[in-house]
Amino acid sequence: MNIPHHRRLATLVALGFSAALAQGAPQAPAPDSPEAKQARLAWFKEAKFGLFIHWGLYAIPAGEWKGKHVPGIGEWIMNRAKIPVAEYEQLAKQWNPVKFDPDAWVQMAQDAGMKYIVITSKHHDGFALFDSKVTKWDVVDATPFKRDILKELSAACQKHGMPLGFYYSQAQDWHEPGGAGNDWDFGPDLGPDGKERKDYDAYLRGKAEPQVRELLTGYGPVALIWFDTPRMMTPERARRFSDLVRSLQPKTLIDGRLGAAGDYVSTGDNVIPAQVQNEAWEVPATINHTWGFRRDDQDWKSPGEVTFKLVDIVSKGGNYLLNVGPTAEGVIPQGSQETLRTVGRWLKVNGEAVYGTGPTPWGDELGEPSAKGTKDLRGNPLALPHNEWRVTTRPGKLYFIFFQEPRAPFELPPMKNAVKRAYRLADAEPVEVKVENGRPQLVVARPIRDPMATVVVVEIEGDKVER
Ligand code: JFZ
Repeated sequence: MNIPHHRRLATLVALGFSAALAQGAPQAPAPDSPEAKQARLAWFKEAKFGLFIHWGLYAIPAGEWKGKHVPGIGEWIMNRAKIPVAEYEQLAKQWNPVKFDPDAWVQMAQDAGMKYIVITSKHHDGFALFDSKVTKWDVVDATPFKRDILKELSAACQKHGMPLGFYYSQAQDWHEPGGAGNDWDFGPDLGPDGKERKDYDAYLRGKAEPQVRELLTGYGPVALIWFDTPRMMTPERARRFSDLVRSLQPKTLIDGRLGAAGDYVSTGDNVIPAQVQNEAWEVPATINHTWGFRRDDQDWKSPGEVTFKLVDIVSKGGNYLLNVGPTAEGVIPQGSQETLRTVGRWLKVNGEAVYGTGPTPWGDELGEPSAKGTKDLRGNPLALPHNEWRVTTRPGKLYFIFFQEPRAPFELPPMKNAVKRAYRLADAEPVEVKVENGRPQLVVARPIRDPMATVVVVEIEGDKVER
């Protein structure tokens, strides 16, 4: 047989291909498979610390409506003050955040040691911060500013190598008759019979689903979609969103508030679980007491508090998504920036104890359950947290993070592994290890305290702690 060379090659390639198929050659795993989910989560588990940004028209009233103080979280002002759609729409004409500087925002997140950003693409007020083709209720069509904020932020993030995700309120949309949540213009979501009285699917198919499609097609790689408040989200409706995400960007993560299982668990706002969680998880948290900017809330968490929460969360296997609420001018409030930058300086020195680390092999140091049966306001068993120290892990290494000067010497928690050596992470200064009754102790020279927290690295025999 005399087959021309190029044909022969093609035949061989074709044969090889069918042989590979017959042997079940590696194919991309189905998006719902545990393998695909773990692969999607790899960057997220490494990242640990993200910046949440709640920004929208609510930054203009900033907690005040017609001269009256409106209590509650800033981005809920339309709901709390029962502002009719037609009146709320007038805010768009004032939206002109001339100080918006996407590069500066991304730079600030990097200075803070944050490894991803999630911004409100559309909050419950229905207003899109991007140029949506399915509605005029967006920043390009309805405001004098006319700039596609998400496009600019996405470009800045790509330039700096910063993963960007979008919060999207899929269920509540107070601007639309078919969206959930606006009972002051459109009546209640449910009738007295408990049945839906709005054309919810018309809203989903006409606005929410096409907008999620827009976000996943026009804004570069989307690290995650952060769905929220899944009212009326039947499994079938949630499925339409997850199918959309998976088909357009299979690497995009879905948070825990779609209304069906996402890629990871989102805890309640500001709720840090008491113990290690085995599934990937994230705490969405405020740096003051609101998500959207409020002029009257300048009560910023201190750098020490944020550092403790970050390390506490990481030692329990989670991520910390910490929020800022920029002003209507486009400025991230100075006080929140100062806290974040101070945390970032600590992370520059001590980040090895945080990024990509595993959780504590113990857990007794986290706290203890209070008297039997006591529950907190949310009905979770009440725990009495301990906050002297936390520990994170890498193969062969333990990072002891001290928030208070340890009693010297500090007895290591029980493990069979021998200790090879110990040293301070900040300056590599050796820490003496003394064995008493078979238990290694760190002889920590005083004072060891960083004003934030001091990390002592303990190198052990073997990859992980054997108890
Ligand atoms: C939601 C929003 O309503 C709020 O405006 C903000 O965007 C926040 C991040 O998410 O509020 C929630 C949602 C879920 C819980 C609490 C507040 N929860 O599960 O405890």
